[in-house]
Amino acid sequence: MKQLGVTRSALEATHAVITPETFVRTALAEWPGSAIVLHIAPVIGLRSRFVQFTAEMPAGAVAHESAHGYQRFAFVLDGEVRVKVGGEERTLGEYDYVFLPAGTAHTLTATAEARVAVYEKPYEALSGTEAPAVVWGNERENPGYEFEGDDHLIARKLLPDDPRFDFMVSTMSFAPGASLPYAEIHYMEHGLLMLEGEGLYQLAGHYYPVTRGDVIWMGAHCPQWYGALGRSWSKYLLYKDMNRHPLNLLHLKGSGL
Ligand code: UGY
Ligand code: MN
Repeated sequence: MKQLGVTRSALEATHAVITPETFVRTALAEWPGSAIVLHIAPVIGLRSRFVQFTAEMPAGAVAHESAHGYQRFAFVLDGEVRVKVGGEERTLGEYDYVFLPAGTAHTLTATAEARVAVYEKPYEALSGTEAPAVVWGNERENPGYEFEGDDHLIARKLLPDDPRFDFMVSTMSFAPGASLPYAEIHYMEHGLLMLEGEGLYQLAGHYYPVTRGDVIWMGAHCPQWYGALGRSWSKYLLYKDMNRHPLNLLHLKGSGL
């Protein structure tokens, strides 16, 4: 796909498909020594209200909390990362993850070469509701549930489904031939990373073949549908903002609304 500039990546007003042959590595001050592929940022049409990146950490690299106090969700794709937060220390391996609330001091140290999928978002506090605490988990230990009653489509919520959280990260797993039951349209946006398998994503009427490693940004109200192809289950990691009134988004700087 590198030949003559050909790529499956595409950027439209309502969505972006970003495929590995177009990834550009950069640096972030909080991740010294790591290569950062910053997939989704508010500079995509000035509309995303979160960032999504992959940190490629050589063994020994250490990352710190966001200098701006953003919430962070870190999901280990491969390798091993030691997390230190609030006097607690845990070693995370493949498909382990941690949610770090806004302003929580912590370090992430690669004890072996590692790749980590990261989402960050400014926290939108809700009066009368306490802020969320640190959450640890492993995607493979989550039994999941049948999405809209389809036993060939399993959803796993990786964060508690409660109003303290202003976003959710899930995985969606599809048997070959399974699909989302209908083309969804919703005001919430998504940041997606294909973890396993392959299929066809429909975004605002465009059909994209997608496979492991691909990233998708779906903006507010982007029509979306997925059908799984291939011989094995496909699975994607999915960010979605939630639990906050959409009119509050008008107050967010750089929302472009
Ligand atoms: O729940 C969702 O928004 C999810 N089904 N969307 C998606 O997979 N594109
Ligand atoms: Mn959706």
